[in-house]
Amino acid sequence: MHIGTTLTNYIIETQRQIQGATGEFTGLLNDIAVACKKISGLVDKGDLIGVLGSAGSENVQGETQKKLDVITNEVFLEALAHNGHVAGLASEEMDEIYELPADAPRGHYLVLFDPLDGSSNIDVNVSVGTIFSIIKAPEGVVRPTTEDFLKPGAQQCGAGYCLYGPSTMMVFATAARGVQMFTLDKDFGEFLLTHEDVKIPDDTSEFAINASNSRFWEEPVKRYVDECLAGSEGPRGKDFNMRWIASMVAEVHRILTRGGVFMYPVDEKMKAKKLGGKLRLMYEANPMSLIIEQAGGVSSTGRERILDMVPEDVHQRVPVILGSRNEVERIVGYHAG
Ligand code: AHM
Ligand code: MG
Repeated sequence: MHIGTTLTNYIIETQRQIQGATGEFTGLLNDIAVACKKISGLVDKGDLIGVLGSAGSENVQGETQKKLDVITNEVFLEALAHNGHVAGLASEEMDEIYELPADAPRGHYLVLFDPLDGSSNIDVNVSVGTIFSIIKAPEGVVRPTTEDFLKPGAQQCGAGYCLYGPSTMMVFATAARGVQMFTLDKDFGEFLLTHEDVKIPDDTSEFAINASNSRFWEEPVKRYVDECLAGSEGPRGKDFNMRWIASMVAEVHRILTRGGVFMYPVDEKMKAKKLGGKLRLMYEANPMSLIIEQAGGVSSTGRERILDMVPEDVHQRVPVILGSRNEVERIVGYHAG
């Protein structure tokens, strides 16, 4: 497809090539694009429309919600719940799965989303993003239960994120068609294809981790980071660069663009609190893992492939180590002993 084609055209063209496609998936992607455009507008206007700051509430994981966490969740529900493309929704910002209004037409998909990831960055005007994961609802199910959502990430029909940075960019992956990047033309009001079939370089000399947790890290992570920091004088024989934006969408976007490794490993502090990690499996780790793998990278907990994990809870937390193939495989090797 040619660079500059609209997201709408891109998904219609793709649909034409799939035998038996009904247009429902196309409609769903369109709904998500509409939600992301609205969120982009809100993030752009920020203080001018009074949407920044705390909402004075907590989400299910006990984290303080920003006003924009709550508003963007509503934007997503509004854009997706009434069009007959989904049977149910789940979000980082809702304790329970969301049941569609009784009169809303039902579709065949379930969407899990984090409407504003990295929202601690919003008040300081640093990039944030939306992450979404799409799975098939079980055949004939019109009132899905939590169980119906708990599918391994390998079963995702598609996944993506929208990055609200200097430009707003939508990145979308399916197992069939790899990873495409679209940039929002704010005058035109459309996402336009800007990078097709994105691939991550296998090697990198850049890593991202919150180093303030280093005293709690497990041995394999300590070893990897120590070796990177030793640079050209250490066992790796080259210098490494480090980045930490505290916004997973921005970190993954950097890795898709120029390679790198992103780590939010499980550590002793989390284990003491009986937490499996910091990031959420179903609406952060799974969608990002599908994107990374489709771009030729690797995504692991350190001990297993994230996309193979069988979820136990919609809000389950997992360790995440993803990015350039050779580096992630090295870290997985360190975990193996
Ligand atoms: P959130 O969903 O509450 O925004 O948390 C997820 C974010 C990720 O985007 C980012 O990688 C991480 O939390 C940053 O964590 P830290 O505050 O430890 O740097
Ligand atoms: Mg999040």
